[in-house]
Amino acid sequence: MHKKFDSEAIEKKWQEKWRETGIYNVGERDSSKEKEYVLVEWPYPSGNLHIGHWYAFAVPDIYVRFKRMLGKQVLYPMGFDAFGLPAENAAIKRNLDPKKWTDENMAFMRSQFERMGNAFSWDKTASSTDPEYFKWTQWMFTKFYENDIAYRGKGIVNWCPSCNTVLANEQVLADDTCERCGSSVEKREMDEWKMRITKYADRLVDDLDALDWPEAIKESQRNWIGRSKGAKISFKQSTSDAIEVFTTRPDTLFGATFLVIAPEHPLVESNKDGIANYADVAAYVATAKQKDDQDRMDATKEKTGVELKGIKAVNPGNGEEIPVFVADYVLMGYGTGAIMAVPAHDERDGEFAVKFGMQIVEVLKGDGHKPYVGTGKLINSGEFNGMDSEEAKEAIVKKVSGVMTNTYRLRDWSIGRQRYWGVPIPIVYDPEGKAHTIPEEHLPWILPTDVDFKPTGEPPLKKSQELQERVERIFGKGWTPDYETMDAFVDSSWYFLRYIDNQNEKELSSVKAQEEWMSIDLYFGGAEHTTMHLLYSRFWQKALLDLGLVKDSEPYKKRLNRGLVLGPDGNKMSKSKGNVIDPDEQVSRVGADTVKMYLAFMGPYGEVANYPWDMGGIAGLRRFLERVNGLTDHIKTEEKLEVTKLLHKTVSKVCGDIALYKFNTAISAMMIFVNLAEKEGLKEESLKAFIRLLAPFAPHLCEELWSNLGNTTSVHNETYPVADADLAADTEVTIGVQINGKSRGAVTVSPEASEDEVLAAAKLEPSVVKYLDGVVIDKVIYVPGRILNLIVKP
Ligand code: ANZ
Repeated sequence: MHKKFDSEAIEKKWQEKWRETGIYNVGERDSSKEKEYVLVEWPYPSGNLHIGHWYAFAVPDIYVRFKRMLGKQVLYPMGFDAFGLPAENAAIKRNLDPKKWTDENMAFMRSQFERMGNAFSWDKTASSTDPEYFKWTQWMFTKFYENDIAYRGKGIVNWCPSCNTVLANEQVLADDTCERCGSSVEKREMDEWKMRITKYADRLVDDLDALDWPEAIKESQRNWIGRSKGAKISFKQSTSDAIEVFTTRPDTLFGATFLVIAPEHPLVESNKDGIANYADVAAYVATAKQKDDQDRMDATKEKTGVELKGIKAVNPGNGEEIPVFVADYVLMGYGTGAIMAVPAHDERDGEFAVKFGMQIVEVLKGDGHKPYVGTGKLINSGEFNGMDSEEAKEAIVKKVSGVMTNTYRLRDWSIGRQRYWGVPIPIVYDPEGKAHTIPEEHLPWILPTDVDFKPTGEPPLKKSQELQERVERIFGKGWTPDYETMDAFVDSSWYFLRYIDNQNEKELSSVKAQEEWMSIDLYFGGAEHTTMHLLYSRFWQKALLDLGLVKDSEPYKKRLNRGLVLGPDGNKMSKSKGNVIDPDEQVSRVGADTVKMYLAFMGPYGEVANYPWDMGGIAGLRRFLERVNGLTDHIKTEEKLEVTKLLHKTVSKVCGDIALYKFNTAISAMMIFVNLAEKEGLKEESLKAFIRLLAPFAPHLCEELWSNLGNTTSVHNETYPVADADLAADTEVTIGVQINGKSRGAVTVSPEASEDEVLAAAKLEPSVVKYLDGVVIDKVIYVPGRILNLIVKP
């Protein structure tokens, strides 16, 4: 029976002690040490930590503590992304003050974080709802506005007709319904606040190359930005201005037998009088505008469209007159919102041409597949016949005075929200309706509290008398405020800059603090942020760089996306499935160290895999820590060489594994060591080394054991053990022996053994020998240190 392991008492005792001494506060930058800035995405204060939070924050803490013990000055900050819709919903539903609700949640979650026992640098915390924080969010917005990075322009928004409000994309469910009330979401064209992220598209793509990020994450960002090389070509048109198309295949110009414009294309309105069938066109446009882009691009849907009767365009390649259609498979937000249709070489154009009886002209020979989308020698292309299609691209663009250009899938980032619980847009309008930024002396521009949250279609801020009075008092009679607030992704685009200088009253983050701490050495986070937060914040950093406010062009040197913890039934945890594991309940049952180690043991971290929760597994980790707790009973004055050697091997393995985020195999190695130490006993000195080795994984228990061994200082301020290379080296290796490719046994030899020595050992191995009877060894294949394969014949 082991010594009692009272994890609850141990954890409570050390958490209090750590709080009192502030041991994990990072303090001033200590230039005698190397810095390491480890970041994890800050949570939304929903009011309760779930197991996903534990997986996100407790497992990286192993890495953080390991680096601390290697002598680095590690910054591991935590804060709250505290603006957002749930607080406003709680306010509507329960008649609460969103601020009070949020503040209470943050306080409670801080206490839950304390029970996790992480080495957080709480002296560097920040919260997006703190006026001292959002003052700077607003200040940057005003700078962006003055530099034409932030602007107000027309955009298509999601509108819930029953809640009477604009919804964020994240609030629209996959079937285009409102997450709050289930009604069908409509598209509406409205003025909205946006960030000119598209201006940064090239830099956002090109700068990815130098980042030490998993290739899959970089590739997702590249695809999201969707840079496409092509050309813009103008087609003269009978009634008014030319139609400019974007094409990636200008080489196929001679095969363009009609044009297609998007339903939202301005030509529809500007040519109202020239379009003979305007009523039909207008009806088509109205239905098309209600479909979302996903639907419109769906290749399996039958093509629809209407010809613009009375309008003809001219193909600038061959001078032929061609018809113009409006069709919803062409999107307004991409390229120029107009295409030249080449039915012989483009799938969608081909389908459309067949349905509407359009001419199909081949300009490339092809391989028999229709449409042929490859390259080759041009035909039916006048003076370009016989030319290679790649070469023809530029030649044709030149002949028709087009321009080679890039186009992008990325759109400008919509940041304005007609809701309450967010950062107010720091803009006021003069009596003529002209926008002005709110000067710095009036920032933070705080949220008014005299508002009714019930959604009516008007932004809640519009109902505040206080806000209107404030504006008139400061700016004059007839001035009005902007009524929108910023999306929470704005708040999280720069939080890492505030952490490092969170007390600064004069700047958002000083250059000195940035020189000391930036850039971020390692950023752990969720895969869902790949093309949102990670892209927005990279853009934000570049925009700040252009204004001279930061020193790096990229914030994150290294990024890792983690996987998901599933319920015991293998499904995503959800209240409706009844498969939610409550971390507080688990901590009360087995202790924080066990929960943390169990999560780390599930599989390699930093790979996007899913792991189901296993009650048996967590019990196994608890038993392991109970045995560690009992190791003091196995202390001896002398220990076997075998124990010393395994200790050094374990140290070497654990260090290597942590550096690769394979906390799971590091734990297995420590389990093997504990088995031997229990059986054979170990010296106090070895136990001390083992406690230091385990400390990042089980910080509370190791602190207790360290103190029980008579130490008066914290184990977390000790150095990490270092393996003696000689002691850690393998003295024996096991080599598999195969005969004609079949596994027949194994031999144990020294790692330096030669082929002859291994062969000699194999000939003495009984399980092998019986297969060598009466045969001749024809060939010996030896893979050093691993396999010996003997090819034999009768
Ligand atoms: C003529 C052509 C001939 C095209 C051909 C393709 C093949 P990516 O690669 O995705 O950038 N396109 C251009 N703008 C569009 C829009 N707003 N909505 C829908 N489709 C649009 O695709 C570029 C190609 O998609 C362009 O090249 C254009 O069709 C179409 F044999 O032009 B192509």
